[in-house]
Amino acid sequence: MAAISGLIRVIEKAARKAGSRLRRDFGEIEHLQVSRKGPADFVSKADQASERTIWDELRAARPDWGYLFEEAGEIEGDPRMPRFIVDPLDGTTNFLHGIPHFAISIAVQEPRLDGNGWGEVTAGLIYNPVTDESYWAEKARGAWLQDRRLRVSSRRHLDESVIATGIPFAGHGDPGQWTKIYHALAPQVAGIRRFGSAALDLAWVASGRYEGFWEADLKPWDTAAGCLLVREAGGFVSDWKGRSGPYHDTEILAGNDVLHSRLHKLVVNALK
Ligand code: 2AM
Ligand code: CA
Ligand code: CA
Ligand code: CA
Repeated sequence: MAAISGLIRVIEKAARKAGSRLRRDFGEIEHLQVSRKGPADFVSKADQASERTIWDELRAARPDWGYLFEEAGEIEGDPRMPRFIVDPLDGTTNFLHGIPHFAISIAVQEPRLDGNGWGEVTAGLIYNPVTDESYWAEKARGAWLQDRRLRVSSRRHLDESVIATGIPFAGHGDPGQWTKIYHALAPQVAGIRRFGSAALDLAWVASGRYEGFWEADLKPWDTAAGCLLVREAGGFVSDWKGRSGPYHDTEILAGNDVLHSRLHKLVVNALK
């Protein structure tokens, strides 16, 4: 049974509250005000309302912590305290197209002991408002789906593996690199999937639905919670060179031990 900490309870309450707002807004997407941040990069009233709800909830519970929000950017707190890294709606493109696959991602990152910047991610939660699934993890306390312990997949062969990815789109990612990796991988695997929420991709690697995941050009709020989830579920996350950090955004590769190392070799070879 999971011993849910006070911190996870706070995060989960914020995510569930924002999630029920998203569910309401999802029923009325034709009335949502949408603006454009860049090429193919949309933000809606739903992203903003979700972020505001999360902010209000977290701030009430942890008033001196800092924040890194996708929409509002960085908000400094007491430099000795952790910060929350928040994606209020991961999968906006799905959301705006009526595709029921999106999530809220919230992570906690500790300040470095030397006072220079940010260090380990120690807690994370990814909430899917459509399925009401709450994936969460705490450093050294495991990864969980509600009160069920998560383990990465035990499949060990590429030809029985389903691998998730994010495909480059307008103004985002390098289609040449992606295509090289795809051509190397596709003939060897049971399937490749692209559902459009990096946070849920990682939660699904942690829960053993996918054997692996690769993407590029992401942001801290897409992956900070998901990287901890995968690691606490016994998996591995790195950049494409195999280096490991608190989280990975510009390049990310995740999987169980065997598949992570197979994917790493394959990516290195494909990009030679
Ligand atoms: P977002 O929905 O929070 O913006 C999917 O590959 C990842 O890329 C998602 O985590 C998504 O996060 C991000 N992304 C940003 N802009 C996107 C776009 N126009 N299309 C698809 N994904 C986008
Ligand atoms: Ca976005
Ligand atoms: Ca995102
Ligand atoms: Ca988002």
